[in-house]
Amino acid sequence: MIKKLESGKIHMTLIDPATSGPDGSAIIAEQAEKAGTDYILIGGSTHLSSKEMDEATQKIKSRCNIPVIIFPGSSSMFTIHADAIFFMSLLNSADREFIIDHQKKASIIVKKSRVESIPMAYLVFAPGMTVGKVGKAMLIGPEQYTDAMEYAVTAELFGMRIIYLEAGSGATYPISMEMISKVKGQVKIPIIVGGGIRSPEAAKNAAVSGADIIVTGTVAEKSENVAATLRPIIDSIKNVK
Ligand code: 1GP
Repeated sequence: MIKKLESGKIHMTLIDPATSGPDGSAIIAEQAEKAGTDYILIGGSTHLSSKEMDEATQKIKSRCNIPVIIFPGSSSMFTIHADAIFFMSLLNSADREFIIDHQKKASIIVKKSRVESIPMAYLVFAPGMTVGKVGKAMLIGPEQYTDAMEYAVTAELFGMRIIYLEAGSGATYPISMEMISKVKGQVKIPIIVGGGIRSPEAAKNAAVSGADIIVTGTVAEKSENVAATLRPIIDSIKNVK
């Protein structure tokens, strides 16, 4: 992924099997790959068992060839069929469960598996949506630049490899360009931005501001023609240097 970033911005398609079901997830993944997405993220904040994760991931893998990364909402959301997992900590949660306890519970299983673990800081911004509530996030507001920058630098000092700036799936507004560029200015590690990105313009704004990776989820889940919906969004970030 780091190598891939040297040649340009990355697009990831988030698929939540709790919303789309295993077969629906596989169809979205196939269409997203056709549209040029680079990775599939599987997961979300609704709890899924490892059996459900196994089934959805296997179905996705049978229909597309790009890597599948687990985006877990709890310790059970792991499957050996994925290529990698964002081993993530919700740094601005008020509940230690989302900062360290789920991770501790899953740690040995993840380490013993062949699934690559990518240490990631996860920061949830307003409006936060479901993940803000479920993860008991102390939401970072639109003007709280210093807090965001401090969290980001903390993540880098901890040795985390990537930082995810999240507005929440289905957010009414995405994270502002100013917020992204301020955070980006503080760290060398890649920044992922997601939540509320539904148009090529919004995706491009995030990329221009310094997002290295753009995630979209809802826009594909709600689309009748996933490839046609995603293609202009993906194209809009691929030309940004
Ligand atoms: C949520 O950032 C992702 O975790 C994607 O958000 O569903 O709003 O695209 P959307």
